[in-house]
Amino acid sequence: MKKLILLAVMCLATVACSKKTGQETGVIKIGAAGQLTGPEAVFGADMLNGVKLAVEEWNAKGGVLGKKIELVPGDDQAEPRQAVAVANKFTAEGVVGVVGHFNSSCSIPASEVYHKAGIPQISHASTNPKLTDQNFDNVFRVCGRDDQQGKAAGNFAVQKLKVKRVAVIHDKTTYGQGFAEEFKKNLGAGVEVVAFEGITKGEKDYSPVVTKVKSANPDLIFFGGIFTEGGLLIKQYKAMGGTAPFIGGDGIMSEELLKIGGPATEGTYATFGPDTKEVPSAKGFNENYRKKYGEPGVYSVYAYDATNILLQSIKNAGATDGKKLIAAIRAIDYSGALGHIQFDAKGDVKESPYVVWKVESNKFKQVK
Ligand code: ABU
Repeated sequence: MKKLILLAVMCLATVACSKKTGQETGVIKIGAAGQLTGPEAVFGADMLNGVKLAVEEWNAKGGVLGKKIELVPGDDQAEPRQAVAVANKFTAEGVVGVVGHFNSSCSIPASEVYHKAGIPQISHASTNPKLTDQNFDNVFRVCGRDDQQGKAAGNFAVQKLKVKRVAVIHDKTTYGQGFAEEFKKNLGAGVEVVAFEGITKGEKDYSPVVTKVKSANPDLIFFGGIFTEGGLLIKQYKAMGGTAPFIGGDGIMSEELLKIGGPATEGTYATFGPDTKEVPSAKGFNENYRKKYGEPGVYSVYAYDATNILLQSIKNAGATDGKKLIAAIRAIDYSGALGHIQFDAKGDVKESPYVVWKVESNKFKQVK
């Protein structure tokens, strides 16, 4: 009996120790949330490496407020329910701020948890307008919004490609469908939307929707979604003899699209921010990232800047207390790898230019 009681006491002590907050352990814990496993894991790894690089650089200089920074990764598997579980785990563990999540369908429900807990969340990649339209004082993003991205894609289709018949496909997610609707809004009266179709994520055979879209005879196909489904749609459409180019957004901006879709992706367009390989402010980031983690993904630099903003704000606030930290993020005037960043009243970046990219010779290149 004595042995059993001793065992129970030891177990309780272990649980208590594992839940120690940053303040109690002499470190400052920050969360990094995204899809670390599953079909989109490459985006999660890009994010995590960007956060890691920033944390390593701060820790090499002694950390912040005299404490080392501890990175706590959270795998939301691109699933909203898992994202809420990650958010609850972070708050229970005493994380003082979070970089992430990637998917808008994860960031939005998780933001409610962070809002209730009073800790800041800075998404590096969630572009659905609702994230910041909720007007939570603790929620920020360093990327743009899909009302801006949809306008850029719509204007490009009308003004540059001069399309007249457009088919729209989306993956029924908060991001994919929302972006598709924003794109459609910006086409104007001279363009006919000949199809507007939703697909189910995770399927392998999209021939029914591809057949329907092809028979509508579009001169451009918009896709709102992620590279996994984007690559398959492009490949299957072209295999049927379809010739119209595809245009997508930041969700398809990955080498993975080229691997999944193969040569059929040649000529595909995507909207995203300007090429950071050509931005002088990102030179140091690109070199340091490559040395440690290889070629950065498109959102690595956004995760890096989001982390630096969080850590610089802790330093500026002189505290990790949620209220002070949120106020410091709101007030920040930050010059990072992406350039100059300030937040507006909603927590969006004041400037978020979108440009168009095109797949040429099996590479995404910015259209000049
Ligand atoms: N912005 C691209 C994909 C992430 C999202 O769901 O917003």
